[in-house]
Amino acid sequence: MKAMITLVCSLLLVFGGLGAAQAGSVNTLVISEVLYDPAGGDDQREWIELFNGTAGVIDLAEWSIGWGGSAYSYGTLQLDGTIDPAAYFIVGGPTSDLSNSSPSYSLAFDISPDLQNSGTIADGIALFHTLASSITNTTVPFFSVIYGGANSSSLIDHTGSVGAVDVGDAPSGQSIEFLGDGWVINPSPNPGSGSLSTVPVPSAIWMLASGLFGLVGIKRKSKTE
Ligand SMILES: [Ca+2]
Ligand SMILES: [Ca+2]
Ligand SMILES: [Ca+2]
Repeated sequence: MKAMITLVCSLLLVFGGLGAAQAGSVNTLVISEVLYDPAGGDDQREWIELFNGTAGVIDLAEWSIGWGGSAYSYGTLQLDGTIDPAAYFIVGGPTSDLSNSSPSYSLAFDISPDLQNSGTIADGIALFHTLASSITNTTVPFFSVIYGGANSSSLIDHTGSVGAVDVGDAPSGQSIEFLGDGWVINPSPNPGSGSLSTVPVPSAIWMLASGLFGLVGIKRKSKTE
């Protein structure tokens, strides 16, 4: 019995450690970075980067993005293509040069109307697990970022309730970037790369399985004694 308690405690330590070691990891599709206010003119230079934190390929034909100041339905775009596990996907442009950190577009698309540049009143960008044509003022996003000053427009987040402001207003030429546990303003936008990683599900399952086998082994042993 004492051995079993020790084993359970070690398992808890392993899983506690696993959680702590995974800052920066995500297990879903997320918006990972946005350049909404590129240096110079915004039109055809803005981009949105996605990251696939799942273990499978995602068909983006079932996903869309909406943005705006008073609601996410101000502008919408239908995603298309696929995104591999642990891969980045960039939609926007189609201009790519030093003014917008030279992104390599997965989906070249003139975001229109342009993404809001925020200020004292926050704006938002949201990822929807639905077709763009279905997005309304009240569609609950799968994932969202609210950036700028106060969320006085009452933009909602994935819970369907008014969301907290995730990050301040990025100066021109700087992006907002998701780091897994929150957003930052990034003075050096990094389209197509970043620090996010997927949750290592296979190793977690392996540890759980080996832990369970260990418990079964102890039970059997105590029975034969
Ligand atoms: Ca545009
Ligand atoms: Ca803009
Ligand atoms: Ca990035």
